[in-house]
Amino acid sequence: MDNKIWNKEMECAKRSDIEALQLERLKALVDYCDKNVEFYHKRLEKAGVTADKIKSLSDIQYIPYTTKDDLRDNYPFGLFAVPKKDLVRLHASSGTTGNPTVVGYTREDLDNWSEQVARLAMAAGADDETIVQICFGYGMFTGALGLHYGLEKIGATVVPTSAGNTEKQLKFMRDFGTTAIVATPSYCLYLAEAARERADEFPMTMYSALKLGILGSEGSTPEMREQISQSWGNGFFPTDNYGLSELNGPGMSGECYLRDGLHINEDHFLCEIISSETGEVLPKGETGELVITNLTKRGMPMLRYRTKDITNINYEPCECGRTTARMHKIIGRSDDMLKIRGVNVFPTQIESALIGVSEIGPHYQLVVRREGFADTLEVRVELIDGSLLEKFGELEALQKRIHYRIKSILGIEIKVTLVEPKTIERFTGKAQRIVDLRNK
Ligand code: DLL
Repeated sequence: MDNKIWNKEMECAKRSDIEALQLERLKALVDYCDKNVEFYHKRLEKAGVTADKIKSLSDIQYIPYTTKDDLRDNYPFGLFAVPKKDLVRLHASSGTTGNPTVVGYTREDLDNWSEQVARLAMAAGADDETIVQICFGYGMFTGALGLHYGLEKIGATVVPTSAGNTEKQLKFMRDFGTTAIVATPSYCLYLAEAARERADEFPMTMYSALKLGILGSEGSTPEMREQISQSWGNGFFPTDNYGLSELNGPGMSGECYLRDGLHINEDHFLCEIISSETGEVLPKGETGELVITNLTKRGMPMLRYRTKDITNINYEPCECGRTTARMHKIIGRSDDMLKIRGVNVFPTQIESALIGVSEIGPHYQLVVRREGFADTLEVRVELIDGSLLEKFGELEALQKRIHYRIKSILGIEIKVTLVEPKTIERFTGKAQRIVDLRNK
């Protein structure tokens, strides 16, 4: 596999140089926020923090956290640091309740964002010969436009198909010789399944140019990734890419061809890991909630944003030559974590237990209910062959097998329900696996 690096100077810099740059940028950012955003000015003043008090990177701990609620409370423009005439783009994240969170970008922000994505796209394996279909919805979501401009920057040919319309997605893939797709892992898998269903008319060899998945915006276990790879065949190689709208969108971190952690664009993002419960900063290497400071953002700067995403960070250089720290694939979200009879359950744990059972498909749903005072969990999975539903003995044996696999990971009782093929909802954007009926 080719190992091209877009910005060697930054991506392979000495750790001491990276940290020196981060410190310089952090001080400048604190000063910038203090002078330009009333919200930060008040927070910093209350905490007694000024730029000249930041002497080392660990002094970041004195700066208060920023949360999604802060963004919602200051909807729409309360956290912006520049007059509206200096903004050239707005995006908003799709919250399910209340106000969405709005983000604003200056021209410099858009340039930085494209640079961040360009690096990660090349780390994943894209270059100027790549023909890439962007299957994220174009619109307020940051995924499509973010990847679009970063991929154009490295000279890739972008095909902006947007989300949905399976027939057209597949037709363009075959006719254009698409070599890479940008999508959520679940939609990428869905497209592969759809291609297989039409294999009598359009054999899978017609997609043989398709080699790379620049996937992200939702989690995927290594098992799910393997399934995606096998479904497309032809050596398809999925990579994981992480980001969030509040910190630009995609471009925060992504995997290189070694897929041993997601390289962080550390000259733009300063990351910490904290305990979700106590808010305390955890020692390097420990697992906890990711907190990110966007060091270069002008339109809407972010100081110590609590992502609620659970991971850990490895500061060792990678064999690909990059020296930037790598975050572990997201393990879960602190607010997606289910607490079932005192046990912490992440959807990813269940996913890894399900994948590998050949009789079931990769789509699943977790239904949480409250029965009496206890919460119960039902795992709904699809059979690949619907006729099994009539074979009671086989069905029961399969149910027991899945139950055992999950129970041996979680250590608690769950209910497994096998449902007919293709009855669990598919998503073109982020998959919603949890159905929480506890307050219904
Ligand atoms: O999902 C940005 C993005 C777009 C990243 C395209 C990568 C590719 P939001 O819609 O604001 O932004 O959602 C951010 O999605 O806090 C995570 O919980 C989750 N998420 C994003 N990427 C990953 C990933 C975009 N690779 C929220 N693995 C984040 C796991 C992810 N979760």
